[in-house]
Amino acid sequence: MTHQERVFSGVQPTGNLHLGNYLGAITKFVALQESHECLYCVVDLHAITVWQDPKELAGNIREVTAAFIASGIDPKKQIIFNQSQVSGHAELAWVLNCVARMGWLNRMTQFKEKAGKHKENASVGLFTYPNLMAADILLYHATHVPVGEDQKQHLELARDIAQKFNVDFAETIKEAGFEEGIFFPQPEPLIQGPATRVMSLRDGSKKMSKSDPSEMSRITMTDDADTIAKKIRKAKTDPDALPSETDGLTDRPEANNLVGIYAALKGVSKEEVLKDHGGAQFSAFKPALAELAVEKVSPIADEMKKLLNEPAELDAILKDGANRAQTIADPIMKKTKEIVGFIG
Ligand code: AQP
Repeated sequence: MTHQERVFSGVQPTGNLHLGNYLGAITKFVALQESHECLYCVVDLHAITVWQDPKELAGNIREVTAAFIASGIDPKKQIIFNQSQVSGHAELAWVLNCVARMGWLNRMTQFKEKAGKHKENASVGLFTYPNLMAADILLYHATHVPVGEDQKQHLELARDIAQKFNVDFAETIKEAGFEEGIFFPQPEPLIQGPATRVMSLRDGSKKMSKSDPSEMSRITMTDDADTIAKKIRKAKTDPDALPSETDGLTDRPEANNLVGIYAALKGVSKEEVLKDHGGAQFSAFKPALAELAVEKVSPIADEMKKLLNEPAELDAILKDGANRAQTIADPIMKKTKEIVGFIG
């Protein structure tokens, strides 16, 4: 038995969806839907690894769903759903909790960053988050996972977990009809392009993130044109003009970030941006970037607003997507149980 190509990726409904999420992940989702079978998941089980106000969570789930659709993902052609509606994610995560090793998880830098100095007070879920992420992918035998740079380590862990499962259960995997001993294919991360790690507009050494206390650090997918322009105008920069070659962006994190954002929004390389804008001062480049960002983000924000006015329709899309996801997940979960040796 061989595995067909399938794409899976997720976004957490934790509010403040930003340009990093859009350029690092969602634009890739849109592109892949032309060539692949895709599942795009609003990962609400992941979201609750840190406290979420129950009164806001449902709204945030709908916001990510609306962002997917407004960005161009067709929910009829591809599957859009929220994770908690398909029980296999949590079920497989448990099995994988028993495959992954403590030492592997102890090396995860995101846990260290998010738990910070209060490790003892972090939820157990935050620690085992990467196992759930592995389950999300492996539950569908997904082969390709478009993500931002920050998820690279978790993807490598998912590959290790898949491999260890295949080795640990080699005998029963073969008996289940997978002659080559590969039940879980090793998922390939897709981390490409000029905006795999969009940085904060206030500090070029920090990732643009939902949880940054400064609103000015990120452009959100619901910002209006004036807000986008203001945030870009106020973005931190250095005093020099833009270089004409990418080598000149080394040690200039803010300049590198703005050029990367411009390139990704325009769908060109950083080299091409510098061909056109090399030598320009930020006083000239920032308005050009603002114009481009408004042109690309504003229509999405408008469409999101319209979609969010019809919450019942979004809920129906998620339900339909969950049913279709479940149809793929069920036989894989059933086989997993057989391979592990469970009855029923
Ligand atoms: N700054 C970024 N640049 C490029 N890609 C990014 N992603 C996140 N931030 C950037 C990618 O977006 C997808 C969904 O991310 P997530 O929902 O898992 O959120 P996250 O990584 O936890 O996002 P934040 O903004 O960094 O949240 P906090 O502040 O909570 O840590 C993923 O593919 C991710 O790589």
